[in-house]
Amino acid sequence: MQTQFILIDISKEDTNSDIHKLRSENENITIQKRAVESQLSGVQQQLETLKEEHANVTKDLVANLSDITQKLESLQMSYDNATAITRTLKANLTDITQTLDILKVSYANATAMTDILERNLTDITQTLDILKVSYANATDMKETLERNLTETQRILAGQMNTNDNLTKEITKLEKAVEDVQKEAWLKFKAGWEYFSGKYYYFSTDNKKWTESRDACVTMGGHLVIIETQEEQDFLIHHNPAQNQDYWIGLTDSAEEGKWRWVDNSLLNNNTKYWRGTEPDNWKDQEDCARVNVNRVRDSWYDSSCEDRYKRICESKAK
Ligand SMILES: [Ca+2]
Ligand SMILES: [Ca+2]
Ligand SMILES: [Ca+2]
Repeated sequence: MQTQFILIDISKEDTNSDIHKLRSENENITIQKRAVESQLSGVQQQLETLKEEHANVTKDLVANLSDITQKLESLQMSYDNATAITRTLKANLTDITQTLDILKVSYANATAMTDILERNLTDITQTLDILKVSYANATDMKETLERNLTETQRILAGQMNTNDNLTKEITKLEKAVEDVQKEAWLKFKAGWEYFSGKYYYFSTDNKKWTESRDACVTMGGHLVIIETQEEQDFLIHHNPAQNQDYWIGLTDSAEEGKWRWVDNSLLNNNTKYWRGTEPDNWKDQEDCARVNVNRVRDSWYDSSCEDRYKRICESKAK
């Protein structure tokens, strides 16, 4: 403004022009001002719009923020929960790990025990096998023993039968012995003597040979048949018949020189006890034999069968 007043002082003519210029400028400025105002109005509208948009955006942001905050809180809670769960899981994991360790130890122990049990089972199985064999053997032995027992019982039953039979036999034998004893007693009373399973009777009377032979038969015997040296020795040592003659059961009356015993058996060359040159068949009349009892072994003579001598009878023991 100070500048404009300076220009007016300088010249009047200029002043009018200047005024005109100024007016024009003023008009321009007014136009410009209106334009600016219009622009300002636009800007203000835009500003209002922006404010409104800002408010809307802010509102949205607040809403979003709230939402986000809620979500964040929710997430925080989830996180906390997850953390808690994780902690719990960790604790559980620790427990599980410990339990697993314990289980591992238990498993090792169980494995060791299983080994022991398997060995024990093997032992037991072997023992069982042995016991089975023992049982089988025991069963066999029992069966054998039972068979033996049955056999023994059978034998015993048989033995008892045999015993019964033996008892009967013994009774019979006792009876027989009794009979023999009775017979012996009777023979003894009748003058018979026993020697080596036979009885001998030395008579005190004298008879011819044939009469003597028959007398012996009547008494249940026969004229003695001398078959052994023992029998000969027994006869020649008989007491009290020493130095006496007795007919014996030997004769050659059927065929001269062929001496036979009364049972018709021929005289055995190994058991004949003739005295000296006997038999001499003296006067061709001697066909009967006698023994001279005098303790001399060779003591037989041939004599006449009509001579009378004592006799020796022989009888089997019944
Ligand atoms: Ca005889
Ligand atoms: Ca003769
Ligand atoms: Ca003679």
